[in-house]
Amino acid sequence: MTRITACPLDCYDGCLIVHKQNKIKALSGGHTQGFLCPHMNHYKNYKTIAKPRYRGKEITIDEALFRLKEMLEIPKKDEILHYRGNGNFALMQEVTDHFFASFGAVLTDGSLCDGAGEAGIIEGRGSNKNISITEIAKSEVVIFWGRNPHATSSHLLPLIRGKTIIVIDPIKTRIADMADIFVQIKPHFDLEFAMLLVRFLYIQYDVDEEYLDKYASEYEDFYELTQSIRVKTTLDDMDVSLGQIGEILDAVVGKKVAIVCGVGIQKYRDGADVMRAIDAFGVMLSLFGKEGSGVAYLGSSKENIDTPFNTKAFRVSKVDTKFSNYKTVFIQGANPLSQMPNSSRVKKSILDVENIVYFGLYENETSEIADLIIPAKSFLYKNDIRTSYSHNGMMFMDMVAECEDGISEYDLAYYLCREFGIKIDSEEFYLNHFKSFGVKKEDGSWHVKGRDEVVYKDGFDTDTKEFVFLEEFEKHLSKTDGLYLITPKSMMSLNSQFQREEFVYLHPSLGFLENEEVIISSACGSISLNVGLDSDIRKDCVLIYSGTQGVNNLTTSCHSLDGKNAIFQENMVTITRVSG
Ligand SMILES: Nc1nc2c(c(=O)[nH]1)N[C@H]1C(S)=C(S)[C@@H](COP(=O)(O)OP(=O)(O)OC[C@H]3O[C@@H](n4cnc5c(=O)[nH]c(N)nc54)[C@H](O)[C@@H]3O)O[C@H]1N2
Ligand SMILES: Nc1nc2c(c(=O)[nH]1)N[C@H]1C(S)=C(S)[C@@H](COP(=O)(O)OP(=O)(O)OC[C@H]3O[C@@H](n4cnc5c(=O)[nH]c(N)nc54)[C@H](O)[C@@H]3O)O[C@H]1N2
Ligand code: SF4
Ligand SMILES: [Mo]
Repeated sequence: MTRITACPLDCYDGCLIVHKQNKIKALSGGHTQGFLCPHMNHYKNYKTIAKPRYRGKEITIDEALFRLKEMLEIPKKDEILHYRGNGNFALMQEVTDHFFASFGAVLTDGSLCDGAGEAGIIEGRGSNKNISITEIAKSEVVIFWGRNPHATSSHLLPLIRGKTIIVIDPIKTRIADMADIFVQIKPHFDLEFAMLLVRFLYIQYDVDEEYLDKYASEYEDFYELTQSIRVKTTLDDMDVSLGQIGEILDAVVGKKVAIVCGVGIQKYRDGADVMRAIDAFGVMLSLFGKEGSGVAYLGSSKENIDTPFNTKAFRVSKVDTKFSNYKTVFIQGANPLSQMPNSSRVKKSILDVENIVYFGLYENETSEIADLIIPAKSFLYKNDIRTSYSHNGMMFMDMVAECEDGISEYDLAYYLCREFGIKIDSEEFYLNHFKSFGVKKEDGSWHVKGRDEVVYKDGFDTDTKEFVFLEEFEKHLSKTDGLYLITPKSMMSLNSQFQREEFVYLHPSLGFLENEEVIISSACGSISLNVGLDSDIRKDCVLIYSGTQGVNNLTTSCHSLDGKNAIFQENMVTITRVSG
């Protein structure tokens, strides 16, 4: 039987997929155009956990639910923590929040992902409304700024053919290789770079004064702030030439420009300010509110959708969670032992917990230390609905087949609510609730109601309707106390799911040999990995992909200044040989 569903993964593209004769295929229409990606192409090859386990011993699902119930029957409900990641991005995943919040357990806030950038966007614009990929398709120039589309948003690629492409990235990614202009910037210099672009734009070109007076009237003050940057030293520091600034400005002024940002720019303390400076460049080019122009980032997939669940709870940060404060920790759709920053802190803190429950699909570092393992059902075997953070589609994910193994989030929440006397509605009720925020388009596809394709048409969402520029910023000079750790997404894994990377990648000029074992150290810890040589990386950078075992031994569990986000790229690292 042929059924249409949608990929559940935390990914910009949010693809519809076809399930036919037990195989996953792409939809020939829409933005997928008949192609998926390595994750979905090989999805069924990855072995999921079949049977629940308690302290190493296989048990039945009924026994597992009973054990879980016992672990929750403790006098102080605030000694229970519900830690949920985004292993599956669809809307029904949150139904467990409903149980845990109603029960009095502690939930999480903060972000390991896009929180700093989002905070910067909200400070400037008053809200985070994203331009959809259909608008990017209408632009003349696309700037990929800290985004690697071949790995993380490959369905954008067919939409940008024939356009002028500009890439700003410390790594010569595949899109950088194809770009008209590539700036191999030193990591963490994007704020200064954006401000220099604004400065030379203002001096050398005509800005749209009518637009700026109306929507960003403080722009002259911002221009003055850009004058506090010393041009020559800063350009030298970040390895950019004045010529490159001129080339970019020549290519973008007067054009429909989509600045497509990724999380790469904001894994830093001042990640919010970096994003806000890039937004300011977009404002100075008057890109907002116009067709085919704007600044794209990760929008909110839940924009214009109200939750039907009770999610009111005391919350602690996902970035530096003190697991040892809890007797029972329920981990869902996440692999914190690999993906949270400062892994040795995480391990130390979690090993004190009496009951660690892992509710997920795959074996990993977290299932390894869990007392109780409850297998989830994959998206193919449960009902859900999803939306996306890069387009406005609403996609229905009806179960495509039955599967004996595992339990769905709804069924698990239903069991717990029933056992503990908490009100829960039917699965159908919640699915219909989410569907009520959708609207069917003429072509038969569903979109989220009330989301604009062109955003900020009538000004920004701040009190004054105007863009709020940065008024000050943290200056940084290039660091000399080691190498920059770059830790982006890999083509073959989705964070720690699927085929995970195993190497540290270095520029050949650093003198290490292909495949030799080295120790990489930071102020937080160290790991040993084998070397892969890659001349597309800057000489002052060390590239370890997200999902590589041990990468987060190196990263700090401090937060970004705004947005309660992890700052995976704030640490400098050093490398030493293991032998010789
Ligand atoms: N294949 C694949 N796809 C994924 C994921 C995955 O793990 N694998 N993860 C999903 C998730 S959870 C997310 S959040 C998204 C994120 O996807 P992206 O937004 O693309 O994020 P990253 O890959 O982390 O970083 C993007 C680029 O930023 C560059 N970069 C790093 N530091 C800097 C810097 O200081 N300045 C500039 N200008 N660039 C910098 C990196 O070299 C990289 O090329 O992808 C999603 N899609
Ligand atoms: N060094 C470094 N660290 C990073 C990043 C980085 O770029 N560099 N990126 C950060 C970012 S952006 C993110 S978003 C986080 C992601 O980190 P996590 O949220 O921990 O995501 P994953 O590593 O993908 O692990 C998700 C787990 O979800 C489970 N799962 C999948 N589908 C389902 C389901 O339907 N139900 C249930 N119950 N479980 C399911 C799988 O078993 C999988 O192991 O990592 C962060 N960590
Ligand atoms: S590109 Fe993203 S949304 Fe599309 S199938 Fe792959 S992981 Fe899923
Ligand atoms: Mo993410």
